[in-house]
Amino acid sequence: MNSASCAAKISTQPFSLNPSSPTSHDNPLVSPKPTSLFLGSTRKLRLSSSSKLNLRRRSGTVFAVSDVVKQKKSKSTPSLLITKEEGLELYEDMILGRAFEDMCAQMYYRGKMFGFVHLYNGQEAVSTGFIKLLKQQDSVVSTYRDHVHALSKGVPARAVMSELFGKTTGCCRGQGGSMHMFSREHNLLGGFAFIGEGIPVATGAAFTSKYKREALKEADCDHVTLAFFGDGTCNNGQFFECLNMAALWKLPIVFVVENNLWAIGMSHLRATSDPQIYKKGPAFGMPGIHVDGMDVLKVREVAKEAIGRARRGEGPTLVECETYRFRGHSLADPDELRDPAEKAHYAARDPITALKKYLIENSLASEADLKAIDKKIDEVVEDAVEFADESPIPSRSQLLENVFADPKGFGIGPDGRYRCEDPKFTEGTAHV
Ligand SMILES: Cc1ncc(C[n+]2csc(CCOP(=O)(O)OP(=O)(O)O)c2C)c(N)n1
Ligand SMILES: [Mg+2]
Repeated sequence: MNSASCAAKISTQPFSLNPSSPTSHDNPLVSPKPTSLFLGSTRKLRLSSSSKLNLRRRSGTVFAVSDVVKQKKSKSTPSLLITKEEGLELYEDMILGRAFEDMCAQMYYRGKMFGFVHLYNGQEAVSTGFIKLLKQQDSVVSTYRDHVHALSKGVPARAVMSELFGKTTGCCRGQGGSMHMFSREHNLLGGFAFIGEGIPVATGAAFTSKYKREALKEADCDHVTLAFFGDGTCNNGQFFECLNMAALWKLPIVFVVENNLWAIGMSHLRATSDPQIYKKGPAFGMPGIHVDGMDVLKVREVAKEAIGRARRGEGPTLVECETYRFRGHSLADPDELRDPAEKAHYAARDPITALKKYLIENSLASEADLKAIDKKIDEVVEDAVEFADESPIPSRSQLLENVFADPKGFGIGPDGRYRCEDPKFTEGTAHV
């Protein structure tokens, strides 16, 4: 079966990852009680019929479900989930992400950026819903789809755009580019081009927080780390290894899966034996939860619980956000594989349109308030482009900075000597 026909088959019935009848649970983010018969036991694991039953029951009871929001609503009607200020902050952050990415597409096609550029359109509710709850000292680890995570974490649009333009004013002085956003000041610990590569880094950051608090007795160190990654990454070994360590050591981390149903042109449903990723949390002894990733308010409620748990020292959580990317995998992808009906289904659930509707219907904002934000953000993005365009390109001497391997790979010059040994090699300015 070729991928196109497979996509068509799947997309006629957009797949919901929600379990049809989720097990009820008082608080889905409360860690399951260790019910295993085998903890600390030296007994050989023999699957007698009764132990088989126990195992089955265990995975049933530790199931964490995705109706935190429903429970909250029923307990605390008729109060709204957010205040006016929070609503406007969320809206502004999502608009910034969307407008920034749309501008990136324009600049990429005008030849202002190099290499692969992966846009985040459609997924904004995840970045905003989670990152806007963080403190400055909390850390974020991203993937190659990282511009919007950086913006939500507070890295200025100028610094992100300049990085994309490869300019010295970029957050990595132009050396990282689209897939490697990093800012020490904002505790953005990197975008990573290899999938899964960021998960151990995030786990290490979370370990650092715990070590500082418990071993170095820095009592106020309650920093939390968020690790963002995609559905396609969840079949990668680093994911499983890190879930294990995080649960074992009760690390202050939230694993945030942005399940946009596709890994380049590979459907999640075709690649994964059990597509409900959140179920893998309880398998390691941590809560797993599924949330509608197109609804920023639901994401935020789940994020609050998960971040709160981590901050209180109660350990990690796995959150699966069901979302969708509105553009191709990267700007080099003509996006011909996914079925138009599937795209239309998710386009109709645009998270920004949904938030706008909620804010207006609940009198948290007027059309005019939101238009004013749109205008302000347009100016921020325009300014970022002008700033990036006018910024200087890195000097040639920057090329060998941070290169720890033998740089002889730069080749042999016409005089037969290694180019890097030519004293002029690091002089002047690089022209691309
Ligand atoms: C270790 C590794 N293997 C393969 C790739 C090639 N690759 C690039 S993106 C991608 C798909 C990732 O999909 P997903 O995790 O769902 O993230 P999304 O692009 O949907 O955000 C793959 C396999 C890679 N970058 N790194
Ligand atoms: Mg994906």
